[in-house]
Amino acid sequence: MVSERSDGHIPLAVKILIAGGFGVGKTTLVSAVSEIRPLQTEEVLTNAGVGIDDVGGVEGKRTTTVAMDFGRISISDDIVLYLFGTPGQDRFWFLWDELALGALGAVVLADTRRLTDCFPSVDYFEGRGTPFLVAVNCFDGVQKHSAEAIAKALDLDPEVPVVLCDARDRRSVKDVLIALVEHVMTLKHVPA
Ligand SMILES: Nc1nc2c(ncn2[C@@H]2O[C@H](COP(=O)(O)OP(=O)(O)OP(=O)(O)O)[C@@H](O)[C@H]2O)c(=O)[nH]1
Ligand SMILES: [Mg+2]
Repeated sequence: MVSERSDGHIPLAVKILIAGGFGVGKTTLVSAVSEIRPLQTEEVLTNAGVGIDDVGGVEGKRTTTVAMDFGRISISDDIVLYLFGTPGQDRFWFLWDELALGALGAVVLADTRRLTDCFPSVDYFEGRGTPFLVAVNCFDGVQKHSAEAIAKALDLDPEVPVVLCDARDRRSVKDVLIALVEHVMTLKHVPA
């Protein structure tokens, strides 16, 4: 809920989606930046998911999001972002259309070790015409690639921003969200 301040000023509430492949750090990102205790819908990965859930590359992962993550962050006095993290696994695709309703923009989180996992999210937002950027979550010990190289590998339209981030770091995540809002404003020609 957007709360009115004592001076009567009500900030603009904006819905943002945090998408990307399985285990790429979406829940981590929402938790790192949220000012309220984030809502999480994590369930333990069990043997029932063997052969269904692709844990290749994230073998240490113990839980997965089964509905959504939810958090809130004020990026200025005037704008409050409501963050909706999507479930990463294919079997939860049926939730996406509901989650995407009314979203102003999206962050597609990517892991360069499994870059192709973000293709479905990129295709989805391109198809819907939802403005998005690609944020590369730089995991420890993983070879760094330039934003240009990643944009080329993903064959993105030239106007789609690519930024590098650390999903565990509040400042870094906030910078990603500000970059997204600026991108949306550019596309919609909203004066800053
Ligand atoms: N080293 C490192 N580990 C990370 C980073 N981001 C996430 N992790 C770890 O990677 C694992 C997956 O993170 P999650 O945030 O659950 O990923 P997710 O995208 O929400 O996963 P699903 O909801 O199952 O698709 C967790 O064990 C995190 O602690 C990061 O930037 N660096
Ligand atoms: Mg998650």
